[in-house]
Amino acid sequence: MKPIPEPFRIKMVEALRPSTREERVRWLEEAGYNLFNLRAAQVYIDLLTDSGTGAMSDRQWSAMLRGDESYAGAESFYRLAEAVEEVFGFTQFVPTHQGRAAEALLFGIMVRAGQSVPNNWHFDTTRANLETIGASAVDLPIPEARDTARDHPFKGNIDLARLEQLLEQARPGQVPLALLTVTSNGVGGQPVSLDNIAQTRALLARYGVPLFLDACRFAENAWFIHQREPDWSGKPVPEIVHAMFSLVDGFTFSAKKDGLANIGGLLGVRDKAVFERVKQRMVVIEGFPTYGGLSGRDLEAMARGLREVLDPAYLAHRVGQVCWMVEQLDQAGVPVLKPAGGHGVFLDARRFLPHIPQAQFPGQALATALFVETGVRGCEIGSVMFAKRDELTGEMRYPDLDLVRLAIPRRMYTNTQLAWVADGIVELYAQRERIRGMRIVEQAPVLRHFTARFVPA
Ligand code: P71
Repeated sequence: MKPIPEPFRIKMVEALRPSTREERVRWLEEAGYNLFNLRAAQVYIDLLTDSGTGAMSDRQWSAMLRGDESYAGAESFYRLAEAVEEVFGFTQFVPTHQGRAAEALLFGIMVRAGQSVPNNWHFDTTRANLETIGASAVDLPIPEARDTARDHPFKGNIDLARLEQLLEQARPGQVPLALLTVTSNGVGGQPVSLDNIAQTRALLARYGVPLFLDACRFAENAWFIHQREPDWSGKPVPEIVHAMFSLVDGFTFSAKKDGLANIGGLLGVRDKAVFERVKQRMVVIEGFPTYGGLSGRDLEAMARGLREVLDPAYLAHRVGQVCWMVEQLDQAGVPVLKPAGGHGVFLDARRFLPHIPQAQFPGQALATALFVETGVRGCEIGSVMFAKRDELTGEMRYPDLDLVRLAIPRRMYTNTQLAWVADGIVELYAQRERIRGMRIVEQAPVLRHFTARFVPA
């Protein structure tokens, strides 16, 4: 494929900061080989996350000037409510300061210790929010998702047979709700089909279990449905989004992704009684239900972002950037997760570095080597984030995949910059035997990837 020209022109620029290899070696050592510990100014091209890092449009910036900062009943809230109803078809919702706050609110009300919550794949904060309550987060990806080379149009789908087995074997009341994460971040930004959402809903209905979407990347998911699902191919994206949300009892949302905002989130619920409890709890931890931990101008940015993200020209370019990079890397023989996902390029670190054992964190080794050689910051999504010691046997349990994600911020980097990143990865692949494994010397008990310190093994 040819890269698609950017469907925007640039109105304001931010200078990038090149650095030398010697500087990067020193900075990395000072950061304990953890890329989260770097100062952003030490990074040349920052692909750590697509969360809250995108560029806002001129229309979002101008809408922010209209932000109504009233404590209660601000006009900005009502403008957001219009957008939420128009895009998602939900009338009962609260804004939150980001996605994990929506999760904490929802789980705090609906989930208790000892219960199990199934999902196609829990991302780190979702898992942590459940485990903090004492509930277990059960990942049920389809088997195809474990093979990074295997092609499948909807690798984000939940495994319906395993879901049915879990529901069949559960004690009454053991499964308070189920989640579907769209797109599935941990398996490579892969979409869930509308058919899979509908079948999940039908199955859960037989057991009286409500279904919620973790909807961070709902527009990218809808775009893949538009492109790949025969019954929906070519249907307008807003119609597909409506169909996705019409099948669920509620959703959590991080506006830092497909809200095209730098901060913000949403929690939507259909059940009136649950919604009342959300609003009561909300005031204690997030803020009054019409602002939810955000300023009026943040609500304005989100309201506009929710509509802009559905623009087919935007989506074609965004998903096209990821797809083009994956194609370049694949053609050069670099082990990259296929098919391309919606929000980033995922390198398969175990296949990239077969000489590094899992216990020495191939993903961390690859992410840090890429930073040293190019100044590009990616993010390990693998054993640093998800390996756990089994409490009964004491054995280490490793996740299915060790990936390095190069998340593409929205509307931020040009095709030329991303082509340069792809070249850097191809060059690194040519000298992969020189990359060494890592050892952890310091770590926190929860979400250790944010703060752990490493040394070369
Ligand atoms: C991402 C993030 C944010 C992040 C996480 C870990 C390291 C670096 C950055 C956040 C998600 C997400 C899904 C599927 C809920 C959240 C929480 N992702 N669900 O991918 O991907 O949202 O950040 O607004 O609290 O980089 P929040």
